[in-house]
Amino acid sequence: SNKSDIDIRNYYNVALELVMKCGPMIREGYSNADAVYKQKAAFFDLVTKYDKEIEDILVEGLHKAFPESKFIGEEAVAESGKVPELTDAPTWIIDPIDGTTNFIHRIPHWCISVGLAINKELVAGIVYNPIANEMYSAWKGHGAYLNGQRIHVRKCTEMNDAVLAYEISLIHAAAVRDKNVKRISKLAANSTGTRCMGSGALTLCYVARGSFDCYHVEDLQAWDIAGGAVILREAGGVLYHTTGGEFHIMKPDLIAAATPELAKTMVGLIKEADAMTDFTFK
Ligand code: 2AM
Ligand code: CA
Ligand code: CA
Ligand code: CA
Repeated sequence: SNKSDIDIRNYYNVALELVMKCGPMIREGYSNADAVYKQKAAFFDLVTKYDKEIEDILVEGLHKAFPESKFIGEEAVAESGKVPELTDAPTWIIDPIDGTTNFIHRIPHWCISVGLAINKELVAGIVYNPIANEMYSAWKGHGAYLNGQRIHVRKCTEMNDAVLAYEISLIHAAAVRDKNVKRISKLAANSTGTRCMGSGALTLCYVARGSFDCYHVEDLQAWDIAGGAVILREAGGVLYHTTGGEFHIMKPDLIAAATPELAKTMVGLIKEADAMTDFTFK
């Protein structure tokens, strides 16, 4: 191992332990439904006191261990109103609870997600579902793991053999509604089955472990995707921009897939859907 490899392993190990340590506290929050104080930024945008608490624990712990760290965290951004620029510094990209609506509605499918970027490149990812006791993790060049066991994508190349994930929940804004309804109709009609799970981070892990084969979502933020992106790639999967171009972590409008063949088919189907002019959602 070269020096940077050893550095990344050190970052990864410390973050993994820190995320794991949040388990008991967040499980208690989840099991104590009445205590889940929820706020609404909008009727479709929920947040609890646990989101902030978990983010604070992670930022504090990581800053203490690695003072050179920078942070891009969902709740800090919500407070400040602006997303920090990604620099070359080691940057932790944190979603304290991904799937907050699931958390509040007692659907056991949500996670703590942490990604690490160095020199603007994603190099480590940790995604933890404390209810299912599932710890997904990866660091660049060393494979993806679920509870310490290697995971791999299912080498699916055909859309009609694929289970597709899609975040249909992100159609509240009228501006994106028609686009999304057209795309989901086109993709779903050509796939084996379609699922909407409510956590972008866990969805990428489900592709990584071979449960889902592909995923399309737009209008997410870096923290929804950073941790899962590393896990997916280390499991053999691919990430592209919706158009088939390069994936950008700070603007994750994405296609995730088990294979480049499948991703390419999705790019084509999305283009076809976008070209449908005879459809308007009323
Ligand atoms: P969250 O639970 O951290 O808010 C599910 O719909 C996915 O989209 C989750 O990853 C969720 O993250 C994210 N999400 C939920 N509401 C959103 C919104 N209004 N804008 C962008 N992303 C959202
Ligand atoms: Ca949120
Ligand atoms: Ca999120
Ligand atoms: Ca969140």
